Amino acid sequence: MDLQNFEQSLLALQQSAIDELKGVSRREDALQIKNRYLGKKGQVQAQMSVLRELPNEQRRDAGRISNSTKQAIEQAFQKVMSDIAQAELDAKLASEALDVTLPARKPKLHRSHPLVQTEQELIALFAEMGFAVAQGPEIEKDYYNFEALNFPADHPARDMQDTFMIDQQGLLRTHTSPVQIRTMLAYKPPVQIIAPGRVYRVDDDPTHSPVFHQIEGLLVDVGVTMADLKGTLRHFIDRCFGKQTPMRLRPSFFPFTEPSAEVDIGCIFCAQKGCRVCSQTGWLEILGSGMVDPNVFKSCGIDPERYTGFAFGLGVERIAMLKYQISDIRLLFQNDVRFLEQFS
Ligand code: 2NM
Repeated sequence: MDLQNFEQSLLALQQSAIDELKGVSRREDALQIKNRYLGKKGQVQAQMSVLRELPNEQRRDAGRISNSTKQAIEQAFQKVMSDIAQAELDAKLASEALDVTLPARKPKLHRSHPLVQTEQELIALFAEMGFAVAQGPEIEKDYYNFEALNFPADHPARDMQDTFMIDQQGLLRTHTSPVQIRTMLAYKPPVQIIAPGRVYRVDDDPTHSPVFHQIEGLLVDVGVTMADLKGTLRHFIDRCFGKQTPMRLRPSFFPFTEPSAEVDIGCIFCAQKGCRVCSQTGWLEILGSGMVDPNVFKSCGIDPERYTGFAFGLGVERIAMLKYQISDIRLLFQNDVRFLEQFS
């Protein structure tokens, strides 16, 4: 064995290693090939044992030759490994490719919440009749929520079982009537307002929510009678449920009005034949109303000998449920898009 033979056999090993590595697509295959040549028991190492047979002055050259072979094989191995990595990256990028030229998905555009729609329609309707919108705090004092409204001290509505109390001074208003009280205390008649807003009661079932929305109306002037109340409500029902809708006033009682009347409309679901919604009566209750009690006027510094007034109150949820045939009030508060989409 001389140096030339040594070099030739190493170059031959180098070439066959490079040939074998070419086009390998799995890391473990490439590693196996590399080990077969460069490993401790590999073919290049086997050739190294021949080094001993060479004369001393040729060993340095032989070392250089074997180093160059090792390097060349290592390089070929590294190249294959980086080709594999690149191929994997290309495949990953290809699989994740987005076609940015595709038309965009249309954004879902919804209208206002059905409750808000109903509230706005009702406000617009009363505004047209000359009612101004008044507002007040949701955290109220007992005085404005009960006392000034002629609730007796032992009235059940004043009970903690029905009213969310905050502390000795504060409670969550149970109706928007305290807004009427505050308005009458702040302005002299004539007064013609509606008070839309959130109210709170300890109540929770398919037709009652602990928080709901009311619109209450108040008209105070000289010479206001129950006929004005009835005419106003007749017009409201015409506009809200249609001109043919029957209406009736039914005697009732509220601490803050005398006389008081509940207002029913002919059932809009069965044309008054009797159905589940109207409990076979042919009538649906839609609001409460009455002539402002003289005691309420006195609390507000208004002379009940000079002025009279009517007031009414309705639940926005109840009107929305009737208008859209919604059977469970909780649907209005769950914000389920499948429900809300039906109102867009
Ligand atoms: C209702 C029914 C009847 C009402 C009375 C007053 C006030 F402050 F003027 F006395 N505000 N709202 C009233 C009257 C509310 O809701 C069912």
